[in-house]
Amino acid sequence: MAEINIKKYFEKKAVLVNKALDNYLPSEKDYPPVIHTALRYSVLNGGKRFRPILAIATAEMLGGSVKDVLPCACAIELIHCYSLVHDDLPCMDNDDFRRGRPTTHRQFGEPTAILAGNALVTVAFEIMCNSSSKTSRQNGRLHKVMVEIGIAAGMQGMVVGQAADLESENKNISKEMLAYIHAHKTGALIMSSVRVGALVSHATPNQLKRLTDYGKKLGLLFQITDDILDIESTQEKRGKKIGGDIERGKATYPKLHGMKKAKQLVTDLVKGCYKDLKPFGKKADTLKAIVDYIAQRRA
Ligand code: GRG
Repeated sequence: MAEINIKKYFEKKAVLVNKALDNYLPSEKDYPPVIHTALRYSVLNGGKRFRPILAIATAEMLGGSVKDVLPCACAIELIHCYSLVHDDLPCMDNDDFRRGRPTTHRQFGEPTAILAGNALVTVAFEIMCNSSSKTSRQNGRLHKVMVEIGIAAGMQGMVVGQAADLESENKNISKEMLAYIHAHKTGALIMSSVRVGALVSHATPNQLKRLTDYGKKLGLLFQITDDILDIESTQEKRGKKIGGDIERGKATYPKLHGMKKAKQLVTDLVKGCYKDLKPFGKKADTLKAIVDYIAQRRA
């Protein structure tokens, strides 16, 4: 196990990310106030900031600067927030609570929640475009990062994963289909967070390959622990309803593989992540601690 106070690390980096998000988002006083208020409500509400922190930790490991990765890390978080706002809508998962308070459509109505989700995606790409420095333009780094995020959020990632997930509700799906859904719906953006940290920090092709493998496993680990927590945690700890997967007839790892096998997979994925990080030596201690943090999380 990595000897890093990962809770403290997350707390410290979350302050940085929250401050940047606060600065990036338009003021609630802008016209018309309701959409601006809804946007800020959907973002500045106590998320763990797992994805941006993952991008930052990867960049730091490779000697990159937080300043360079922060705009892209925040863009990833905004896209994640959009996915939650839309996923909570009555036409999707129909959830009333998110991050411990009413979901955006519950607070502002469906039309505003849809618009807020749309705006979060466009603002994310606007932030990345505006972050372009002369050097990043010259070496095409920012272009690569933006393509990476577009792919992960869209038709090779989150959107197709969500579509397959909706399509599979109340059906007996195969373990392969479940793996497809998890890898695309949740895994793609997590893997991309690692890759974005690496791309911004000039990773070599070999390093990028290792980190891509790590990110892929971490994404699956995140989703399997999410499936387990949907059964074993509490609404108080998670800030949202528990048992929603079963209620909606969703296939999950505990449902298809059994709880014992699901927990065994968590252990195997932790070992796999550690193996991927081996060539980075001690520099990878934070990324290793993040693996432990996800495997052991209770919320
Ligand atoms: C609407 C295109 C579209 C996609 C939605 C991500 C997603 C796809 C739906 C969310 C459904 C869900 C709860 C999946 C489980 C994994 C997950 C994304 C959990 C929430 O992420 P956390 O735990 O949340 O990082 P916080 O609130 O800490 O940011």
